[in-house]
Amino acid sequence: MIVRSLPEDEITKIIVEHACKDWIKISRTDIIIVGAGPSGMTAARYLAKKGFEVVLFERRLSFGGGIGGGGMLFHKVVLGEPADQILREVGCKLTPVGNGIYVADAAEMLAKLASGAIDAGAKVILGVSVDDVIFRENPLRVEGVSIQWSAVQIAGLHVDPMFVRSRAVIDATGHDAEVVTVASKKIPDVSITLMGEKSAYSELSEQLVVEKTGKVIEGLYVAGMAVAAVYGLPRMGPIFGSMLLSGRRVAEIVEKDLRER
Ligand code: 48F
Repeated sequence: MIVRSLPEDEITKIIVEHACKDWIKISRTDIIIVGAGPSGMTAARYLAKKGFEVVLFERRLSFGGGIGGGGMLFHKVVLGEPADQILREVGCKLTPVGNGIYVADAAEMLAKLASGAIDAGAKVILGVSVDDVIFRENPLRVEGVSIQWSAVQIAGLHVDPMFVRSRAVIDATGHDAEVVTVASKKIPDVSITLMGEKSAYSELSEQLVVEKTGKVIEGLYVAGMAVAAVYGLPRMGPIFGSMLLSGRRVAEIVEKDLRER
């Protein structure tokens, strides 16, 4: 067997050339999603399936956000109907445990949500953190994000970020709602008050997170646990139905808004 290879400089050239081609496309896109947790990956899949250009930035070098840890590192997650439909669409196996509730394997769920988003056409960039937004006035709106290599942030180096423009930004960053938080502090005259997530009340929170998913200000949307942080909703622990349904709902809302514009 002959294993084909090539000189080191050729490897470098291929990587840089192809990455730069991608980045030129990424610099202006339809939709930016921040965070590759369950809500972000679900939103990415539905929006890419609808034909939008979707870029998903994830701070870590891995997918899944809180999925991989299951419940206290037990490798299972629980979810209720109708969120099971979303996992069935990506081929994730589910075990019914009664009353419309299912259990899924954490590793399988995160792998299939990720490949579902990528197969639908979403571009996922790992190791990049969003640290700010781009805004415009008259009318006030968010028009993209500021990005930095997570490694630069971790090293504490003083390196200017770069910017990516988009028609919509979805904050799917989880418990800290990082994008809405920075927008609330740094866009002049914006009136967003983050209420902060409350203690656990799973059944109530599963319902409310989906209901409150949507637009925060023009151009900026919130999904997943970030919804609880913005609107002061209770946490729910390792039950994931609302995360998936929130991802699907934000995709429907963004699609409608972009088609009407
Ligand atoms: O936290 P996370 O899984 O968000 P989610 O989709 O789901 C929450 C559940 O996992 C669980 C729960 C409900 O059952 O309580 O916690 O709301 O995923 C958020 C992802 O966003 C990334 C982070 O690394 C994680 O993978 N992230 C957070 N802030 C940034 C970011 C940022 N500023 N830039 C890029 N990625």
